[in-house]
Formats: sequence, C-alpha cells, structure tokens
Amino acid sequence: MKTIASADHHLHFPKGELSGGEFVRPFECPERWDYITRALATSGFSTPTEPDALSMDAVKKVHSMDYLQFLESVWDQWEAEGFKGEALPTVIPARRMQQREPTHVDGRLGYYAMAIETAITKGTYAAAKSSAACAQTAAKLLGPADSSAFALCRPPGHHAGIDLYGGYCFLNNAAIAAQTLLDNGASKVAILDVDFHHGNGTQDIFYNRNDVLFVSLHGDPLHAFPHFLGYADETGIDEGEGYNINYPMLPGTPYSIWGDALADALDQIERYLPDALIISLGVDTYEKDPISFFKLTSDDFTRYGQAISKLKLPTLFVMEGGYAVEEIGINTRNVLTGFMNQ
Ligand code: OKP
Ligand code: ZN
Repeated sequence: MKTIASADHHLHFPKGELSGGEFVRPFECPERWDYITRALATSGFSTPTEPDALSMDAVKKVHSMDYLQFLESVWDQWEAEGFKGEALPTVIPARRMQQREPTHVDGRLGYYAMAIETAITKGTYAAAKSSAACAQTAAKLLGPADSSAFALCRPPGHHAGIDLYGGYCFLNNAAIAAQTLLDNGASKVAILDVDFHHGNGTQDIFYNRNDVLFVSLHGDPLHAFPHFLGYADETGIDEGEGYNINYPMLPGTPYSIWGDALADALDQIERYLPDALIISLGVDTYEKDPISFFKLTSDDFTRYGQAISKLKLPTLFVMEGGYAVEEIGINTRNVLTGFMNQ
C-alpha cells in the first residue's frame, strides 16, 4: 500500500490549545506524523510520496466560497489588527443571535468556528491545503494498480464542515477525497469514520446527499466532543435521508462492543454497494489515548483492519486523530497491515 504524505504539515504547529481552562501544548502535534512515518518505514512500507498540487474543484464542492476566503485571509487580518498571540475566537453566534459574517477578525473567527480550542497561525492554511492534497492524490491512485492507499494527513479534517473549522480541523480531507472519486467516475462512495470523535464535518457536508454514505462510530455526544452532533437519530435529510448512520458508544467501550458496531456498519456499507470506501482513520479509540474513553488495544487495530478488508472494496485510509503519541505509529500500522494481510 502506497502512502502519500507532505512535509508541509509542520507549517501548522500552534504553541497553545485551550484545554481545561489552560493553554496546553496541542495534543495534535507534528510528532504524530513522525511516529507514523517511522512505524511504517520499519514495517516494510514504501517511502511516502509528496502529493500533487491540490485541485480546488473538489474543495469548492464541499466547502463554501466564503469559508475558503476566510481561511485564506484570517491570519493576515489578525496580524494587521496588531494581535500578538495565535488566532482564537472569543465570541460565538449563539442561539437567537445573527448568523451574519462580521467584518472584524474576532467576529469572523467566531462565525466560522465550531469549537474554540484550535489556534490558527501563519502556516495553518498552507498546512491544511497540503493535508487535503495528500487525501486527493491518494484518492486518484485508487484503480487497477492500487486497490488501497494511505493518506497521512495532518492536520486532520473530519470536524471541518461546509463552513466550519475547529477540533484541530480546517479542510475536510476525507470529504475532498470522496468528492474527487465522484468527479473521477465513481457514482457512490462510502465513508466509514472510526476516529473516536464524531465526524460532524463530514456528516454536515454530505447530510442531504445520497452519493456518499456516511457511517461513524464514536463517543456518545452526551459525554464526548463535539457534543452537539453525532446522535443515532441523525439519519440524513431530503435526498440524503437514510444515508447517514451514527453509532454513539459509552465511556469504557471495549472492542467486544465496538467490534459489533463495526460489523453492523460494514453490513450497511456492503448493502450500499459503493464503488470505493474511505476510512477516516483516527486511532484515538486506543485505551491509553489521553483525551478519549474507548478501550481498544493495539491488537484490536489489527483485527478491525482485517474486518474492513473483507468488503473487498477499493479503500482509501485518511489519517484523522490519535493522541497517545508514542503508540500512534504502531496502532496506525496495525490497521493497515491487518487490512493487507487479512
Ligand atoms: C480531533 B479528532 C477534550 C476536548 C477535546 C478537541 C478534540 C478534537 C479531536 N477535553 N478537544 O477527532 O481526533
Ligand atoms: Zn478524534
């Protein structure tokens, strides 16, 4: 399996994340990428390749133009305002307030944020575009020669909605990959999100569409970020009705329960008869993850890689979360080797 990865990920490295009322070193840090590339190198994977330049066509079909203009301009506007720190929102358009984009940078940040822990810095948009390019280039690889591929994306993408950033995400890499596959001849694509957190952004983007089936296994929003989406009764609207499936699970969930949800999810995907499968691959379901509450072991990642391979679909793995940094490489590798060696 080929890996597409970009050294430009390091352009996004904020110093602070708002967590527990303190600024802490971000959980989503550049070393995550290093640990994964090293684990793949020592397990006989071929050296990762840099992505092609990002084509904005697919990006513009999943994100709004005003949102892309915001990402492009916000850092310069923040600096021009004279602010010295990293760009963070402070005010949010809450219930019964106007949903209109203001002119001031504080208002623009709040208008486009779905969570406020995530800082924007000078290199953030460049890194986000390189991450999306990895997903897009890997999607274009899928074909007769490559039945699977791995996009080592950083920053992650699945919390980024049509016009929303946050939860460490700016551009929705998996959604951009799905749109790229559709634009290149696929008629149906399934996205299976196995990150610990609900993929609210991916759900948002495809909620009214039936050409993408979105299936997510995640911590119950009553107890877990992003808290405001990911319930089981969110099933899609209009054309998209029935094409969104959520499996929220409780604190302490072990593989014996998670694996049953996965089996059900794989049945649903099989019935959809997609042309390709995208896995939003977060390994924060791991028992030692510092911000999550599922109890998967390193061997469980191999098991579920095997289970996914049984669908025999062209499969693209897109990296999302995973914050037990020292084990992130092994756990990611285990999914991929489980898939390849079924
Ligand atoms: C990104 B991805 C916990 C707060 C959680 C944001 C988590 C973003 C996860 N105290 N903050 O889905 O792995
Ligand atoms: Zn996550």
